[in-house]
Amino acid sequence: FLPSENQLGVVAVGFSGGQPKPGVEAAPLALIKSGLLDSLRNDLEFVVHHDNQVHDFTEYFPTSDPPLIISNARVPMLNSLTVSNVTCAISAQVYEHASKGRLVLTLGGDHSIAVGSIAGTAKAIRERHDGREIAVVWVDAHTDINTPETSGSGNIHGMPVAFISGLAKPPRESPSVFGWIKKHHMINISKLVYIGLRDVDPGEKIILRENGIRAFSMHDVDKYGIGKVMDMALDYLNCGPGQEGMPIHLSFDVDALDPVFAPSTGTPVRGGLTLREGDFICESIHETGCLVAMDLVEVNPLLGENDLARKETIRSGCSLVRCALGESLL
Ligand code: B3U
Ligand code: MN
Ligand code: MN
Repeated sequence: FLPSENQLGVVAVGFSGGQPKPGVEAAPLALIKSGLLDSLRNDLEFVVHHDNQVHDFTEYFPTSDPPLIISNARVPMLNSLTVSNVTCAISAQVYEHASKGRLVLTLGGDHSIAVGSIAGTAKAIRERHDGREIAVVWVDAHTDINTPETSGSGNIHGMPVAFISGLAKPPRESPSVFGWIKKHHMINISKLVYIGLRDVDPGEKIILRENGIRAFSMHDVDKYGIGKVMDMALDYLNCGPGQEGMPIHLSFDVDALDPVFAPSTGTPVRGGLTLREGDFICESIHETGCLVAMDLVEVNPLLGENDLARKETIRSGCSLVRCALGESLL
C-alpha cells in the first residue's frame, strides 16, 4: 500500500465554513508562499502534483444554507449543506491523487475538511489494495467527534470524526447533508488514535468511552513521554517495528501544539505539545513507511497577537509537514 516513491499530490483548501472565524481560508497560500512546496521539491525531492490553485469551492456552495434544526440537538448545525458539498468535492480531489498511488497532502482550511480528505484516501486505498482499511492518527487538542446531537456549538469542525466513522449519520431533517458518504469512504473507529487531547466535551468523553476509542491525552504525553506514546500508538495500529503495518492517514490540527508554538489558530488551548513533540509524532509516522496522506489544518494567519505570532505558526506548520514527509534527521 506504500505510495509510489516521492510522488506527492497537494490539495490546497481555502475553506473556513466548519467554524465561525474568518482567516483559516488564507492558510494554504501563506504556507505555500513561505516556501513549503519548494522545500518538499528541492530538499525532500518530491515530485509535487499541484494544480497551483487554492480552492475555495464556492462553486459548490448551495444558494441558501440556513442553520439546520435537528431533533434532540442542543443547537442548530451550521453551514451543513455547504460543508457537505465542499467535503464531497475535496474527497474527489484527494481520491484522484491517491488512486494514482501518490502520497496526498491536504492543506486546510478548518478541520471539517478532513471528512473529505479521509473519505478520498479511504476509498482509494480500498480500491488499490483489495478492500484494505486505513488507520487515522488524529493529532489535536480536541477530539472533533461531536455528533449534531452532542455538539454545543453547531460547528462542523467539531464533528468530522463522527461523520467519517459513521457514528453520526446524515440527519433525518436533511438527508443530503453528508449523504454522499458511502461505506467505502468510512473509517473503522478501532483504527483511530488520538494524540494531544486536552479539551474534550463531556458528550465526547461518553462517545470515546462507549466506543473504546484509543486516545493519548496531554496527561499521557506527560506521564510516558512522547517516545513511549508513539510506540504505544503505532503498536496499537499494527505499525510498530516487526508488525505488518497498515496505511496511515495523519490528520494534524495545529492547535495540538501549545499556543507558544502555534498562536494563530481559532481555538488555542494552553498546555499543548511542544514543536519538537509535534515534529517527533510526524517523524515517527514517517519512519513506519505507512503514511499515505496528511492534513494540516486550523492555521489562521489572521489571528494571533502580531506578525511574529503568525510567522511562527506558519513556520511550525511547515516543520510538521516536512517531518511527516521525511525531512531527514541524519
Ligand atoms: N468541542 C468544541 C470545540 C472545538 C472543537 N474543535 C475545535 N473546537 N477547534 C466544538 O465546537 O465541538
Ligand atoms: Mn481539530
Ligand atoms: Mn483542535
